[in-house]
Amino acid sequence: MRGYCRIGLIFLVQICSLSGCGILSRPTENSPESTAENDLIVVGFAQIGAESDWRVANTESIMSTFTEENGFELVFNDGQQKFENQVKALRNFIQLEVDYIVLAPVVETGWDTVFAEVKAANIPLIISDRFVEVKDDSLYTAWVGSDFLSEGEKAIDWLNSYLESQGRADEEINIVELQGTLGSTAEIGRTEGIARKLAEKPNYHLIAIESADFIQSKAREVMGVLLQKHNEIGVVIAQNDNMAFGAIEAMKAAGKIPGKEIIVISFDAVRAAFNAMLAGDLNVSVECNPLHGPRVAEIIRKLEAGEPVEKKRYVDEAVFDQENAAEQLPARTY
Ligand code: GYE
Repeated sequence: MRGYCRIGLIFLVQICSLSGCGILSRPTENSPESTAENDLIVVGFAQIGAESDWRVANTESIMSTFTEENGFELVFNDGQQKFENQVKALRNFIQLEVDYIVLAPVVETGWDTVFAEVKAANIPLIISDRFVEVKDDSLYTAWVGSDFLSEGEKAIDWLNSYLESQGRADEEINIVELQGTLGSTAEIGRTEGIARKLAEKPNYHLIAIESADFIQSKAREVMGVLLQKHNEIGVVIAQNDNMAFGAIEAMKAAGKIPGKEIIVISFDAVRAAFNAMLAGDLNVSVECNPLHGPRVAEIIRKLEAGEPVEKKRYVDEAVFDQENAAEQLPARTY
């Protein structure tokens, strides 16, 4: 936004917030910086929502990275889990003539038109967290996020070795899977990774698979119904920690013992998941790292310096279970 009239920006932002488009901006009209010309890099960030602990940690990482002290001005939009809101946010960012647009896309498809508009406006577009499926890869500059397929595979690898260690490797096991938001890369990749590994085990039976949108309260409801329908559930795989917490609540309400009678597997490895592992309720959480703020900032710094950036960057992730949870907990930052 260097050289752009900041008052104009703030005016637009305020109109947006009055009209309910969900745009928020850090500086206020009265803040001393708001009238001064400066060299801040203006970043429009279209966030998915606030559906999980992971998402909250991700927002916090973005907010604490894109500060004025670090040379940025952040225009933040909460898409409330809706694709249409995110498209609107991108169009607003174009109007605001931000320097960079960062998008955490709720779903993979449908972006071609609005991305073409961003490209026509000459604004570099960085995708973080979930991925997009577009016909033309030149519509975005870079992506940084997780390998969700590998996360799914790791979950079943863990189950295999756990059952082995319990002498239960050949037992017939009924599995229930709670999926995240359908059509999101996190859901697509984890579902596929899990499915590939399950296919290798004829004694594993996926008896139900349902979406609870990555949301704890939905998972509690869905799991409550599944527990009534199915007597012999041996394993629940929740595609994020919050859905595992919801499922655990439902199991307890139904008189089942999570972590013992029913093995509970999840993804993200947020702090609360470590507490659930220490309590014995959750067996394992496959890590998904939400701290993308510094990674996106690094991409922007490189682009500013005219340096090349990687088109796709996967972050390293581990697997945590009841064996190593206590030792790992103090070092967790989210
Ligand atoms: O696993 C879940 C969140 O896209 C990786 O979204 C993210 C997922 C994460 O709601 O908790």
